[in-house]
Amino acid sequence: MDDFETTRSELKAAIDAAASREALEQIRVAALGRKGSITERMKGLGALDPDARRAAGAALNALKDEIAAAIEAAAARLSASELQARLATERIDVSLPVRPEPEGRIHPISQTIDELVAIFGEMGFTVAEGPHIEDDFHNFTALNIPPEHPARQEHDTFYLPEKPDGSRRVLRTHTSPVQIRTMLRDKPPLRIIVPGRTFRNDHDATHSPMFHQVEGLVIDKTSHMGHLKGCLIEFCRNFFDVEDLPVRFRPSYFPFTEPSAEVDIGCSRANGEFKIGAGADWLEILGSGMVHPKVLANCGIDPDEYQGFAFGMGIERIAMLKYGIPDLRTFYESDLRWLRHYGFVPLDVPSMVGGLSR
Ligand code: 2U9
Repeated sequence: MDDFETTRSELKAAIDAAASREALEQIRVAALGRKGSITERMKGLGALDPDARRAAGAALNALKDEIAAAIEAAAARLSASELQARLATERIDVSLPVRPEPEGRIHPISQTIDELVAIFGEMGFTVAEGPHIEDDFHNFTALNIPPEHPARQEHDTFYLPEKPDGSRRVLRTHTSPVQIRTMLRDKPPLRIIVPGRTFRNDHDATHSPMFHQVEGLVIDKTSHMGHLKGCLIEFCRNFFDVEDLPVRFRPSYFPFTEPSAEVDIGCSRANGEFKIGAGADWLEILGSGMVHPKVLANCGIDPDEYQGFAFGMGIERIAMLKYGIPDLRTFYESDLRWLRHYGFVPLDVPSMVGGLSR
């Protein structure tokens, strides 16, 4: 029993001296674990005669309970002092000012382009870009707008000075020459969107000589009007974030598409308040159509093998509608108060999972 008392006092002293919960765990394993000192003694009870076994068993059980309770009490004591130590180091100064937002803002045009890229990106489109200065072929002729075509007048073209050979380059009047360049360079199937600057000699309250367009082009062997409609309905509902947004296709005319359709979305103008969604009115937001066979042929694509659809819209216009910006001219004034009001916080990047805008 002397030996028993020694074990008891040594264990209690070790528990009292343990400086961490890890040290305490080691003591528990050494005493009460499968090969622990108390466990080993219990295994030895079988060799004793019944009376001695009863007495020694009761004493060992009491020792085991006593040690287990002492370990538990020491663990609680250590946890409390560890918490105190952490609280002493991890101070929060609640009087600090809130973390400032970044100062700059993303311009609504850039934000809208990012949103368009996120929506069409999800549908498998990639972004294509091209030069602002174009030649007559890429801006007009390849698009089935020959020299005497009336559409040339409508484009209010800015011409660069004539070259010695009599040709004049132009500031592109739409982003379509990028699709021409893509078709001449890459093999179908194609699925691109082309956001970018465009230029027309027209300046009043609702027109700017520089504005932005996004156009799209899909070329494949079996693309048809149903794909055009599905794609543009999906775009309108995602962009304006209205799940049941009514979308209407109206016959129209463009030299580069046949058949052509303009696209309207539902809206209401009840009691002086304009709202996008189901309502009595319609609002035109984009143009579209099946790519004209002559345009495909002009780009070396066999119209008997391939067909496709295209669409185009003004970025300022859809940004004004979505974000309630009343005046086109304010987009280009670089007025910091306007930017702080209509701009977007840089880290709120639009995505289809994270949300297009807050
Ligand atoms: C290729 C073939 C077809 C692009 C298209 C429109 C219809 C359209 C306007 C909307 C408002 C321009 O900003 S806006 O003034 N655009 O209505 N654009 S189809 O069609 C193409 C383009 C390229 C090779």
